Amino acid sequence: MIEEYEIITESDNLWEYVEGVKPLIEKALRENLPLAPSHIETQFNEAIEYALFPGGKLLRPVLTLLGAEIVGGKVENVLSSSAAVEFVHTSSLIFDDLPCMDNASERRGKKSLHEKYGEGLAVLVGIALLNASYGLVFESTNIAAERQIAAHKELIDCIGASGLVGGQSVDLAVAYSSKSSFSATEFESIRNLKTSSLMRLALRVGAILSGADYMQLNALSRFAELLGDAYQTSDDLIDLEEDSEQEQGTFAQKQGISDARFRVSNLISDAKEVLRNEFGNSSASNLLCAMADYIAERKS
Ligand code: GRG
Repeated sequence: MIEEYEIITESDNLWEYVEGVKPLIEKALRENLPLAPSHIETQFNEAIEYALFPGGKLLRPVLTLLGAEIVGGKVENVLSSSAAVEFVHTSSLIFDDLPCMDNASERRGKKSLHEKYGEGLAVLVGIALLNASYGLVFESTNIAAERQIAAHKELIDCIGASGLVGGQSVDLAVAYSSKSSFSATEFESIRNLKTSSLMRLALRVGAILSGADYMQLNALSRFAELLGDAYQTSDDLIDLEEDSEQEQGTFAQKQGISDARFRVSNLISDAKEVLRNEFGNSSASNLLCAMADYIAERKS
């Protein structure tokens, strides 16, 4: 098994790396899936399975593994935490799709969870995933307790009012207006807090559990914030290109496609510079820069 991890770490190609770690992440997701006792017959277990399998691109758990590797840590010690990160991400998608939020009927190429199983069960699955994530950072036996506690605090900060919840409340509030004291660019970064805080969590949890120092963590935070900001802007850009009636208030919709593209490309080059300055050209650093390039170039 150890040899298998070493082969993965050696890969310098992002998609080869993702394919290599995918079975390990999926195993961790399955092993840690919070299931209701099977003698209680509800559709809960079916619904939670539906929410996670087949899942998405698994970018955030991959960030957790790379966050560990870039500071010299081992993939196998942070697999359960990478599952925690994917649980938080999936729960945020479930909540985001609800009629009281974005009211989306599709997710990951199929019916959204509440469309398929009803709003009540969707809320319960979202809460169960969040709840499971809190404990998972304590699962690896090879990591000092103080690192696990620090990683646990990251989860709390990411989910709460200064992270996902606060970021989503910006989305629910009145969209950027010319009376705002923020520029359109500044407002976009605030609006994208929901996306960047999760990227930040993903990278930092892996790094914290692997013993990262203060400077390394600062660089990873900044890289992740820029990456998340770019990811959300490019997501809105793709939506706008597919459907010009797209939701009002996004940067792409207000400032136009070419400004949004320019913004994404600047954010990505800043992000790569932050990473290179701290970590040079290590294998994990190259893979993270390749992920940044993918975000800048993606079309779907
Ligand atoms: C309390 C967890 C919690 C959330 C409440 C609803 C909410 C606050 C936040 C929503 C955050 C959100 C859905 C942001 C959008 C992020 C985004 C761009 C998602 C798409 O990511 P991909 O493309 O998805 O990586 P896959 O399907 O590949 O995983």
